[in-house]
Amino acid sequence: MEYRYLKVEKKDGKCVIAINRPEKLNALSGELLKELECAFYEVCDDGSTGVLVITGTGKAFVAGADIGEMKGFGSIEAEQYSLQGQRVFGMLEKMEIPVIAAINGYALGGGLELALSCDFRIASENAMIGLPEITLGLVPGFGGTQKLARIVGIARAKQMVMLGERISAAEACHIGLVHRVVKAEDLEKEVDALAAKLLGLGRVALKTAKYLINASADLPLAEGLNMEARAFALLFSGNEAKEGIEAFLSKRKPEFRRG
Ligand code: DAK
Repeated sequence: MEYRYLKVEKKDGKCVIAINRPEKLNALSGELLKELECAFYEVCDDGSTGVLVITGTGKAFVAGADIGEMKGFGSIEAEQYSLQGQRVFGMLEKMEIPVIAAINGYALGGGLELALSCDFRIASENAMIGLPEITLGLVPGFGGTQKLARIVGIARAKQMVMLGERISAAEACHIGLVHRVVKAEDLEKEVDALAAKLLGLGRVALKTAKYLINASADLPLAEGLNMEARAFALLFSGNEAKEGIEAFLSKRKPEFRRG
């Protein structure tokens, strides 16, 4: 499909979606969110994609929801917009493949909320990260008040959401919000290396791990442990565990994705 605000590239099992509205620092308009939703459906339907990377063109990852568009909102439009963003970003959490946010610059407001919905966040050292909605008299509306605290804890989340302060990539890494910080010129290479590593692992084991970890946020421990035991058992009926164990015992590298 042709997109106005996205560049989509697929190669060797990896799909890169670059948000491409650089003149507005990739701010998320309703149209752009609709395109993201379509692109995410395309990725889900395409069995040949094993890892998804999301990034931005120009100097921003995404500088937030489109503030200009929000100007005319009443409560009904605001709620619809919030639900639209939550639905679209939620698709990344439910996606059966790993998703990497390559944070190449500003990741503010809805931009950080997009990154929070990814499984891995790699940031370039010039990235600025924050949830500044409070400075607009708002609160984050695409999941930020709920998801940030689960990643960095309630104290840090309150600091970021209630003060609206932007933090550097280095600080974001220090508090566990991003997994890694790299030089801007190395971002693509580092993300490619992570994607290649993920593509070398078993697809079923990876999707199971992602599902279990995401589910842990909503489950009592006993229920989560029970689910883990059943998922662990199920993996023994597939080829990946056979291959992984055989490869270990015969001192060779496993080949999970043959054929
Ligand atoms: N929306 C619309 N346009 C934006 C934008 C944004 N978030 N961020 C930047 N732009 C536009 C600028 O207006 C400017 O457009 P022109 O004036 O050239 O037409 C262009 O991008 C370049 O921006 P600057 O000239 O400002 O560039 P600088 O390098 O000087 O500054 C900056 C970069 C990122 C520091 C600055 O642009 C900035 O502070 N931007 C706003 C960041 C921000 O506050 N982001 C959070 C947005 S609020 C909800 C649902 C969702 C949300 C909340 C509630 N419910 C429905 C309840 C989510 C809210 C947000 O994400």
